[in-house]
Amino acid sequence: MTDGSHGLSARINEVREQAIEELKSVSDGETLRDWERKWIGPKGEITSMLRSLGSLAKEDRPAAGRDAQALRSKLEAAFTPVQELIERQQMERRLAEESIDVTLPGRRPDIGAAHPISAMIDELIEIFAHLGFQAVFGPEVETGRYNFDLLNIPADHPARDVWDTIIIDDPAAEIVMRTHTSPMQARTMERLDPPIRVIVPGRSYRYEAQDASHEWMFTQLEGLAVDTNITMTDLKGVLQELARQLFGPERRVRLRCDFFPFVEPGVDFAVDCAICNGKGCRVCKHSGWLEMGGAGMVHPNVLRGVGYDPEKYTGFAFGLGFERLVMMKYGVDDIRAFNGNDLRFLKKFATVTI
Ligand code: FA5
Repeated sequence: MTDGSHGLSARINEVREQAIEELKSVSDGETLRDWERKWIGPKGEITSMLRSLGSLAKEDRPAAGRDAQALRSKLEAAFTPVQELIERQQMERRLAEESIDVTLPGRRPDIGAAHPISAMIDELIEIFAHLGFQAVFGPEVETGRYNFDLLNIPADHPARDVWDTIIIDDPAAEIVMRTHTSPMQARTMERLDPPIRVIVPGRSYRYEAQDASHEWMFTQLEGLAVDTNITMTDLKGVLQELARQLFGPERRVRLRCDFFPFVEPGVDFAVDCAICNGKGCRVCKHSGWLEMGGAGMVHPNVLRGVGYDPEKYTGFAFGLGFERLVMMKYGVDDIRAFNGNDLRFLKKFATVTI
């Protein structure tokens, strides 16, 4: 054994004692990590000891290497239980700090609900499905041809006026936001052959001043039936059934003469007020009737425009405003509430089943 190897074995003893001594005073994760780094880490004492083996005489190297490795194993064996103890203590401390009361009731997640207008669309699609009507949807950006011309609306009709219609392109091109759902009458008849029974729920747009019963964007429901032998009686029967399904079996429907260029004869239709039973109250403005929309027999010019023979086919059409329908049904007194984004208003409808 050479002097160099004597020096190393003394160093090994020294390291063992010092490291074990220091380990005894380790009490938390941070000092344990410092200890690990200092003694057994990749840049620690044992590693530098092993590196220094090269300076020993060749015959001394194997024994000194074994001793150094044995020391590393010993220190690692001493380190592991201390590490486990500290980790357990840390875990217990965390559990004590973060304790939760599992008996507390859970927090209910905020679940959205259908908007009252969407819920009403679904309700009406269901009602009309039972009457044999299919729901179809059409473009909200229309051409003057479908929004006006094919509906027998002449060039000087006030609805074509720039003040009523929102024109979104060069006025000459007549690209408009549809002012009603009626353009789908011609679009549907062009695509299908009679018998036709469709409803068209959808948005409509008008350049109008807003007040409690007028919006610039609102929702309509169009109805169209074309067949041989369709009469005004069929129209009244369908509207009557709609009123009863929506407002109860006692309801009656009133048709009065009105003018729309695309129907002849044309009517407005109203339902007797469900709140006062037709006697007159604040909701029906003491008239006993609530206006629902316009209707009538499809004008022969409209049938001709899509290539139908008016001698062979007849039809009825109606259009009603959704917002006012929902207002009547649930007693809402300002149409602007529907698009006002006020959750207090919308949440009132969260339980409405559809
Ligand atoms: C029409 O729009 C016709 N297309 C209805 C029709 C269809 C008649 C088929 C005959 C045959 P009117 O402009 O009256 O008609 O509108 C119908 C309904 O839409 C009104 O009764 C009303 O409930 C609703 N409405 C109209 N303008 C507005 C508005 N600015 N805000 C809210 N609702 C409106």
